Parts: sequence; C-alpha cells; structure tokens
Amino acid sequence: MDKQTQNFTFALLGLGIAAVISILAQHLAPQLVLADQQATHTQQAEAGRAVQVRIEGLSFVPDVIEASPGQTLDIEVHNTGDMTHDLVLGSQRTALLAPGQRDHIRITVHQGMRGWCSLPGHRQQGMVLDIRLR
Ligand SMILES: [Cu+2]
Repeated sequence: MDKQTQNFTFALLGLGIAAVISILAQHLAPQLVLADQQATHTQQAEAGRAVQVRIEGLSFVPDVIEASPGQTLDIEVHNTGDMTHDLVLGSQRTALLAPGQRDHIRITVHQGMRGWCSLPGHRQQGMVLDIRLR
C-alpha cells in the first residue's frame, strides 16, 4: 500500500467508526430518556402524589380532590384564566399567579381542608377547592 492509499483506508475506517457510534447513540438514547423518566417518577413517589389544578375563570378545576388522611399532595396550580389568582390551602399558599403562571404547594391531608383564592371577592364567588377524605 502506498502512502496515499493508506491514508484513504484510515479515513474510511474513521468514517465507519463514526457511523457505528452514531447508530449506537441513536439506539441508546431512548433508553437514557426512559431511565430519566423513571427517576422522575421515583422522585414524585417520594415527594407525594402530584395533582394538577387549573384555574378557569373564578373556579379551580377540579374543585374537589379526593385523598387519604396523612397523604402528601404536591399540587401544581396553573392559572389559565385572564385575572390574577392564588390558592390558600392549609398553612400553604401559592404565589400570586398572573395569567399563564404556575406555582406548586405541598400539603399533608387532614380532615376538613378547604382551599380558596385570597383575592377580594373571589372566595365569596365560589372560588374554593375542597379536599375530600376517602
Ligand atoms: Cu382568584
């Protein structure tokens, strides 16, 4: 093999290795993503039950959450309305949420928990969220 052919052979070999690595990466990547999701799920299990609550108009959706006494709930509140709101529940409260904003609170469920929006008049107009024991 002359020098030029040798260089050409090495270049081809390099391309081949690069192709194999890229194919391997594509096959491995979904498994890495999956492992990542599993880790997230485990964290959620440790952190408590995740609950999504949406604000629409002057309502929390859902406006009733069923839970067991002593259970920890990670409640994410997403304000999809067009006014500022918050959620006061137990000893916790979200930030004041402008339209489009979210915040989350963590509560431990006990009997007779009712949340509400603290903005003037909202609670009186029915902006409440009940935790119902099961
Ligand atoms: Cu409100």
